[in-house]
Amino acid sequence: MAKLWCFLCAIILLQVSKAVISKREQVTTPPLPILPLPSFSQLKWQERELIMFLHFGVNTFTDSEWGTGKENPAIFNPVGLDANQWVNVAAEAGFSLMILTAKHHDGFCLWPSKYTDHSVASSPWKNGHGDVVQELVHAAKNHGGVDVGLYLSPWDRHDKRYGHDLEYNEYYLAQLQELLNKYGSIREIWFDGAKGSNVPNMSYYFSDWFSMVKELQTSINVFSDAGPDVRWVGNEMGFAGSTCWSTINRTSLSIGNGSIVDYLNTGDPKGTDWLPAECDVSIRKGWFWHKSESPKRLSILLDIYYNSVGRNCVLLFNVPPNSSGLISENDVQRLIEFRGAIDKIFSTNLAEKCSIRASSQRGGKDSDFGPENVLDGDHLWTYWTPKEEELEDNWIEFKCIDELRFNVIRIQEAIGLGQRIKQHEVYVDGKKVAKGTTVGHKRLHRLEEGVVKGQIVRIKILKSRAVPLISSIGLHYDPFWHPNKM
Ligand code: FUL
Repeated sequence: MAKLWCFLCAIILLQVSKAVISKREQVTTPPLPILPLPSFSQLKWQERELIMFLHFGVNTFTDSEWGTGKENPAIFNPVGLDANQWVNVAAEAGFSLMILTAKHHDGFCLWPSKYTDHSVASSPWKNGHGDVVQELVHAAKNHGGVDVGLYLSPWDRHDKRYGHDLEYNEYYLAQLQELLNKYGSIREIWFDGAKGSNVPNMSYYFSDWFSMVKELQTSINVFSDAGPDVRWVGNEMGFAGSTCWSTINRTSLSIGNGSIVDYLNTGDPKGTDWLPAECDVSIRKGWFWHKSESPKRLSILLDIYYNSVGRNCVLLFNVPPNSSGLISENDVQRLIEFRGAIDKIFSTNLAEKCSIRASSQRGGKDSDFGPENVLDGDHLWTYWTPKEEELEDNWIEFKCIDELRFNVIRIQEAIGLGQRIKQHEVYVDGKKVAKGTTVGHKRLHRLEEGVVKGQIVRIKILKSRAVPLISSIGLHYDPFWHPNKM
């Protein structure tokens, strides 16, 4: 009898464990990624959305944009320099990375490089004992939450080695080693392709530079016209293409090549490299501080934001410290206004009050891929995705009891699994109010017709490289947007 009981128990146990295993087997897995994918550092970079650029150097004291290289270091004396002020302003305005021009085209170094005397060490500032790079690194570290990046101009109008390939590349690499060995973690390095006409011909040893950078820093992103981690957007107005892929073919790119700006601006859906675009633009007309210039209007800053961050890019926004070594008060005020405006527009998501449904759901209604994921706080790894077989005519819909009034639509893709959406449209109560191509990390539609009213908002995904993955959607009201008055 006991034996029979044992036998029955064993059978029951077997059935129960089979049921548990098969239940576990039924959990629907995420879909396959579509290559190329971002690296970990590229993803972190994309999530920053806003990066501050600081153009500072001898030009700050000579009222010029491109120094000649013949400036006397004695002119560099920012007596009130306070990098804590820079960092506090950046953090308050929502910038988590600050890129400083350690050396601009004039060749003057903001750190005491041992390979040249054309640096802060020859200036009266702090009796030649100052180091602007160090001050920024310290201030960022003390603040916490703000990282540092550096710009090291390849074109150098001061150094005599410029024009002599071997000597200058050795000099440049030596300076890279100084900057990337001495100052802790550097999150982005900017290799600017610009140089004037009629300058000595020379080849830059880019492969050596890039390898050296990657050897010295693990979390860094390398920016240049051609990457390898971040690409130039092709203009200095802060505008990405209305189609903007993070993918591109690196083999079609080269540094300082004016004929590829349109390709840089839009990227390439067939691109084999993940190389997202960065939009660089200045808060003022010039990159360096000039007494006569003042910050651009808030409405222009918002245009820039919608056309950069809102088109799948990161905005690299230049705020130049003045000759006292501080960010000018009018720039500070404008940045605070800018932050305030962004917070005001995006802190309320009207879609949260609505019920939500979709054309289909991967794995059925109990899976992890339901439409409710577009309203949670995770904009990367939780998403709505339809059934795999359905590549076209997928939609997600919000239905609200109260009438909605909004003029901005935000759509975000789960780019950790690749950029996919090629064409989409937005309908309110059956009427088309917006259409577009790519989405990527973030697509913002600021409605041309102004505020729309309605109860049912449907976003249709018409074409996609693979099944779409939507991580977030927002319906917002922008009180600063008055298209009819323009
Ligand atoms: C350009 C430079 O020539 C400008 O002076 C500035 O640094 C801008 C960001 O890049 O290529």
